[in-house]
Amino acid sequence: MKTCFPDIPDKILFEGPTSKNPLAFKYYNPSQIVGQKIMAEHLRFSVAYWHTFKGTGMDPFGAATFRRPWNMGKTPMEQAENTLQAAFEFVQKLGVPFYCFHDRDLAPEGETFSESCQNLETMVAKAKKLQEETGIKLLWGTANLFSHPRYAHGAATNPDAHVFAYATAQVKHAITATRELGGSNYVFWGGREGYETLLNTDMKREQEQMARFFHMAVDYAKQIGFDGQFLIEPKPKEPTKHQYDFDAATVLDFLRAYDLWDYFKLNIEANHATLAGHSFEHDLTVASLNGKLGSIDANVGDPLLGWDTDQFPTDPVMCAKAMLVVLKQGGIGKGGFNFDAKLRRGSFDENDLFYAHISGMDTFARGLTAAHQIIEDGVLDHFIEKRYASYGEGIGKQIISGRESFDSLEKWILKKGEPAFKSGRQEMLENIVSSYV
Ligand code: XLS
Ligand code: CA
Ligand code: CA
Repeated sequence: MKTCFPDIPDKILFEGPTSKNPLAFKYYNPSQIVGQKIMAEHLRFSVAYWHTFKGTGMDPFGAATFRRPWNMGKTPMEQAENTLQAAFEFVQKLGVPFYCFHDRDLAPEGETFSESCQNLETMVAKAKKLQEETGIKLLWGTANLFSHPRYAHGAATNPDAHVFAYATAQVKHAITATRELGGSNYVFWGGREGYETLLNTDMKREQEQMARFFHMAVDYAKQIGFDGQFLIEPKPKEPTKHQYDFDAATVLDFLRAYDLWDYFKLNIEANHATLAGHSFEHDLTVASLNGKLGSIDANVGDPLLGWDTDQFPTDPVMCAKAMLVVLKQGGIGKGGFNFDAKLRRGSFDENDLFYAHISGMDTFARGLTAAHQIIEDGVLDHFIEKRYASYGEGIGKQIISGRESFDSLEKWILKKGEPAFKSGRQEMLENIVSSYV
């Protein structure tokens, strides 16, 4: 088999922080123990098929700049096979345990629905063989319900029942494929489940349709014995102006309202959180404190550009804040850290794919060790505990016990007067966190 990455050694190795080799890890040392687990088990990294192998560098102003040899086959299926080979070579050399795909990344859409299903089955069989040979696993599968023109007005929320039916049939096969490949999770990202204008949209009806679609997916998973975790990935906008899965809080409310709470967790993407006007750690925290943080799409947006730029993470402080949330909930469980991130249009060499992933993995490794040490030293926990200490005694304890009321507290205030001023010490804490990375 011809290699697609001839300049890259068989395995990217850990050489430590003093190494000057751009094709080596400086901080990601898979076997290093951090707390109770090794780094590889904490971070469960995954490569995203769509950006890394199918991305072209195309943007609204210009043509593709990535000329990948594996995307050059004579027929779409030949290209799919070449891509699969390249993907497994890449993931193996990088030393990452997982990958993720959309059905249409792995296998091309056919002339008919049956042909599309046939293409997917063929490619799933080949992927299964490569998984067995290499030990690489599927973190999650998903369906692309946003690229084809039939989904221009949404999939599950489409005003046309015919399109709704098409989407369910497609997802049926994507879940089957994920089960066949032993996927740990299955992701629902509502690509075009939103609207452009309320002048032509019945929002209530569309949200009910979305819930119906999710219930059908839950029933189908039970029917075929798929035991992976279902995940919904929030995103506020892009491609539609307003998407229904706006952010973690919105999705959690939706799950509660439509009786779906027990069946879904969330896949939180950094760039989607910031698009919603939140920090990455905000949406992670909202998901986690509800017991719903299932997996992470590890990327970052550009603060100077207001859209979903899907860049590789390079800020260890951001990663430390994220890892604090993950470590406090006892780990990411069945989920992982999927690099849903792409190269800039000008970084068109195949080797750039390695530099980018190495950088992302090193950055998260720094975040992990910093977060672990911050928790071990109790620096933030101790501060936060003290900040809320007034609820552990006196009137605070009384409030918690439920024995106080507006009237009784008014009497207390009439006696006690103004509270003392206490600093939140934000700058001091920010400096403490950066001193750990
Ligand atoms: C797009 C999303 C998408 C999902 C999977 O913005 O991030 O790639 O992760 O459909
Ligand atoms: Ca994503
Ligand atoms: Ca994104």
